[in-house]
Amino acid sequence: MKKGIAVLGIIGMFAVFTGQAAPETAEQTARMKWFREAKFGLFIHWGLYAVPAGEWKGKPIAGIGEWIMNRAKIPAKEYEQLATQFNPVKFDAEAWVQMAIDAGMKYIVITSKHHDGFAMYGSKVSQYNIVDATPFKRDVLKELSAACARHKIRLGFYYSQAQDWHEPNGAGNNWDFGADEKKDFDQYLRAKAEPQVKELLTDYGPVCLIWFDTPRMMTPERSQRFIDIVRKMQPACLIDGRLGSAGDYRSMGDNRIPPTAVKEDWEVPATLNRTWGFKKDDTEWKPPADLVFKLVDIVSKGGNYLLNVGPTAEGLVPQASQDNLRAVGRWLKVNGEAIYGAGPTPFGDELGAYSETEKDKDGKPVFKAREEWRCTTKPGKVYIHFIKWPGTAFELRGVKENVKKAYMLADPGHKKLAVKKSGDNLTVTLPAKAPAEYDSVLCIETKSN
Ligand code: FHN
Repeated sequence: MKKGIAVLGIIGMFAVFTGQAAPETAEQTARMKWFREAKFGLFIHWGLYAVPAGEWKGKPIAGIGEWIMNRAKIPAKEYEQLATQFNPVKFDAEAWVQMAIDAGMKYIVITSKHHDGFAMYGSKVSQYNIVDATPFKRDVLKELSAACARHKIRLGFYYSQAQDWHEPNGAGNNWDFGADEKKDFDQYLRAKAEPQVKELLTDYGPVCLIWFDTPRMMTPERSQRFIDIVRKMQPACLIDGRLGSAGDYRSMGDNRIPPTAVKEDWEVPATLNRTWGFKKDDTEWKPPADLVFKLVDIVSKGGNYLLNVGPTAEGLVPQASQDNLRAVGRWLKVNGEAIYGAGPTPFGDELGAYSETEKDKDGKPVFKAREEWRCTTKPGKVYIHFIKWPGTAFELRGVKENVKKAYMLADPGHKKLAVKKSGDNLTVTLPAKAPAEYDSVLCIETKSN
């Protein structure tokens, strides 16, 4: 009989982290509730950059699609002209929301204004927006907000508070407007960024989250002005971790999943291929198995996964993105219980360990990840996610509590599996073959001794 043996630390097996290191206020607990439940969200990077789609004047431009203006040093006056070509007649808010639902995602965050400065909604503050400057003339955020309300899915807005390559005093555009240090950055914040954030919090229903980004030149005072706006206008709205001072949770680097569990609330923004904004030649799609593993890995470390699509200039989400997301959704339909509202692993050894010999370029020990299984938890339940099927039995060491029953989530009848407890060692007899694709989840129900 083949055995998968898990050698575990002595951490109490069924301790469930609260997700917060320091005590938090009742207000904060209430604000964070949905985020802690949700675990999986859809990021949408959509803007004028979808028109060139990674190519400028016949030449491919290296880097992520939404940075084309910066990478190709396109003058603001020239880039502006893209608005006259932006006519995404195939945009269908219902279809986008339905796709997020099919994928099992619980919130959506869309770029309301990225670094290029173009507002994807009918802003009164700047004419450089989808309603006033394009032949399309429709407020896509309004349509999305209505569709989200109909389907009861939360909507949040990405807003580039500091970089604005269209504004003389915004950060980032040194090819038209010179060095940032010489700019009147507060003039830009007061005249555009702050009033636009107010518009977003006024005209689009309940906003679950403002996703600020790249906090260049954001002093604590400047960040505080945004915090005051958000807290005053929509106290339930979360602030991500990239404003410039602490938000409601920690934002990890792009596509950076921490090697071990993190006790605070956190989220990792991630791509399905390599770009955020649409790029026609980027077809390096992560397969569904990889996406499911990443989702499980993230949840087992206490985080949320915000996974991005970059729709085309016609308004379509690339088919490969749709297909791969829906495959994750099919897995979640069966195994979602082990993801939504689930806490992190009480173990840790299954994640891997720092090498004692290998160092990275900064001289720090390299983390050697293991990928056989992951663990997520709920009160009275431990979920073992088998990424690699361990054979016909699985042994878990360090199990203090008694086991009520164990079964596979993919087995519709939840047939009880044979378990044997010997001291703190638990052995579960498993079916010969993995019952699910990508990750078969064993649920162990426990009772305190
Ligand atoms: O510069 C942006 C980038 O375009 C993209 O929006 C990502 C998403 O997390 N954030 C910034 C880089 O970290």
